[in-house]
Amino acid sequence: MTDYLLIALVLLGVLVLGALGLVVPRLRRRPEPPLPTTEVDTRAEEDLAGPPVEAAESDLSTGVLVEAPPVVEVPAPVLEIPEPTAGRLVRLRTRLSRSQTVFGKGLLGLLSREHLDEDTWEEIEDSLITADVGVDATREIVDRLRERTRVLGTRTAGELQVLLAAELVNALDPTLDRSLRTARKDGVPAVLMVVGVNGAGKTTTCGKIARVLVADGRSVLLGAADTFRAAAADQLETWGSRVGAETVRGPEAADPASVAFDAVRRGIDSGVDTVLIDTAGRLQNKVGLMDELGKVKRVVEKHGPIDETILILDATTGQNGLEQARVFTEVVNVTGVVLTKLDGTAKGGIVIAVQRKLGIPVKLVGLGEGPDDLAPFDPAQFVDALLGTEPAARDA
Ligand SMILES: Nc1nc2c(ncn2[C@@H]2O[C@H](COP(=O)(O)OP(=O)(O)OP(=O)(O)O)[C@@H](O)[C@H]2O)c(=O)[nH]1
Ligand SMILES: [Mg+2]
Repeated sequence: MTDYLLIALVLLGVLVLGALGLVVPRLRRRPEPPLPTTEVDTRAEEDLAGPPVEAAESDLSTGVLVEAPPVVEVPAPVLEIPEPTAGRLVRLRTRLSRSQTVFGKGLLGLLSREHLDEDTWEEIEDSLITADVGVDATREIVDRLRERTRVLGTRTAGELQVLLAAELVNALDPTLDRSLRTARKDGVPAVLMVVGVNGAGKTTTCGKIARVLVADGRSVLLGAADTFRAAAADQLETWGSRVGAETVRGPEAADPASVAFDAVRRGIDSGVDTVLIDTAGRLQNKVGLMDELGKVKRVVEKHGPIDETILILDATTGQNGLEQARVFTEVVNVTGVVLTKLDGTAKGGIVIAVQRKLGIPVKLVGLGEGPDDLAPFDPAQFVDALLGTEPAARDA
């Protein structure tokens, strides 16, 4: 009996312990109520930490490798550094002499003749006229050369060559001021306007001048007042963006005067040194278009006077260019001429004719399509290139 009692007690003890073993762990496992702040904190951390790790694992589990998106590096705009302007005419001398050698060699050949008779002097005249020097200027040059030869009793070809070079330089009036007014004054930018007939090289020259100015440490703004074609503004903008110059443009067929006005205002607001305004090509005999050009000038000058009005003349058009030039100077006050495409003509003498007819200095010359193929015009260097002579020969 005691045995049964003992067994019953043991069983009871086992039952009690078993019941306790089931209940206590349950009580321990009961989750504690989450603190509201914890939830917020966790979410914030998740946001900061990016996607949860499990997401990446599940991607891997599909067997498809998900690569991180490639880092696209936005290239910083590469601005070009234009060539320095000093010595450009000397560097581009070969461009000029390539097309001028016939002229230079022909003239020097004539001067080397044993006897400088009437026929020879006439041939010298002819070759100057053929090179577009112009009849009046040629007569003057040859008369002075004959006179000096007579007075000095000069005979050798070398001496004659030096005298001819001196007369050509003299005909180019080396005393003229050929500097471009491009510096700010009275707290406002200098304003330059570029004019000329179709295809003369206006836009290209605007771009080249912008490069020269940037190379000299100036800030430049371009105004695309050629609103006939959208491509004209694009062409100018391309030149500008290469050297970091802003271009102001209007909608296609906008009033060119208003675009030019806006460009100058923007230039004043942004504090640039120089505003360059490119205009549409126009034939000098189209009255309406010439009136439009006059209007562009008047409207721009509401901001203040234009500092330079540059006439772009294509050297290959020869004497025709003189008539164009005359009409343009009547409509806008041309202050300087840029003679383009001198690399493509054997008629470099047009420089003399242009200056003589207009009384306006040739300030720059274009010697190629390259971005830095624009040089300040220097009469002595030009004549040396024209005759194919070394500077030393003239200076001797
Ligand atoms: N060889 C040579 N080509 C030049 C020179 N200057 C300009 N050109 C070329 O002449 C062509 C016409 O140049 P543009 O600057 O577009 O002429 P544009 O006067 O603005 O023409 P429009 O706006 O249509 O009236 C282009 O092919 C230029 O590259 C130069 O000095 N030498
Ligand atoms: Mg143009």
